[in-house]
Amino acid sequence: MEYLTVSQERGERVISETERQKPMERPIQISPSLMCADLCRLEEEVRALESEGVDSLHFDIMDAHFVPNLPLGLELVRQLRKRTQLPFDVHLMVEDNRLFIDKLVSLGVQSISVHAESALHLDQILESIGRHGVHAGVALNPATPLSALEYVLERLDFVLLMTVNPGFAGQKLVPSALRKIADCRNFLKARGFDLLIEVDGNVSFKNIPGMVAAGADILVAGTSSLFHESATLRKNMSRLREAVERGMQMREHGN
Ligand code: S6P
Ligand code: MG
Repeated sequence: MEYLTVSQERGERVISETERQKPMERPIQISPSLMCADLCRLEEEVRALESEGVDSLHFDIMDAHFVPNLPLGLELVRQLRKRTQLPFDVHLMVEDNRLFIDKLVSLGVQSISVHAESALHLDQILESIGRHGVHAGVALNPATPLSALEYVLERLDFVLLMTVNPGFAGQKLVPSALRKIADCRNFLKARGFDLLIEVDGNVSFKNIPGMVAAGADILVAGTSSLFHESATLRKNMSRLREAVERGMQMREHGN
């Protein structure tokens, strides 16, 4: 997927080949959640992820207020930005979105999602992300209805559906997760928007086929797949790709 530099204006935005493809035909992207990596040997982990061909790196930025956790910080983003060419996909779980967006844009990240539940002036916040040539997304908690997207669709490059409650890795899928992914794909289609759907939370070997079949495009891979403690990163990645393939076959056969 092509990304723009932060200095490029929204008007000059190049539509990548992936975005041009129809929702059910485009390749599935893998975005490993860095809070699930071994943070004491992070550079090594990033090199291994690069050689496994991941599509981006997912950073969970929390403030210990919107969610009760604080795993990664801006300094980590700054230092890693100099060490890899992979696109940075930042998932903000904070109360003061503006403070973080301004800093992240200047650090050179490629995507930022903000929670609809935390952004009082959601349209304005999304406009400011897009204006800097950064891909803009809205993240929805499991209980937040899709209708929260209704009047910001024009501002969006992707939707991030939380399939667990935000804050922590290693949780169980919420019961409505697959239904919401399928509903989101239909919601977007009915309105003529081919936006990417990112899914985050217990994107496990077991859950991936159903998520892909329901219409997910970007999989945030954490402790239940890529970083599963039972095997090496390489073995987990090949299991993950098999699960994606099963999901694509289910899509084709309409289940
Ligand atoms: C959680 C965060 C996520 C997790 C990821 C963990 O609030 O947004 O990105 O890191 O969901 O994955 P798993 O497989 O441990 O649930
Ligand atoms: Mg996340």
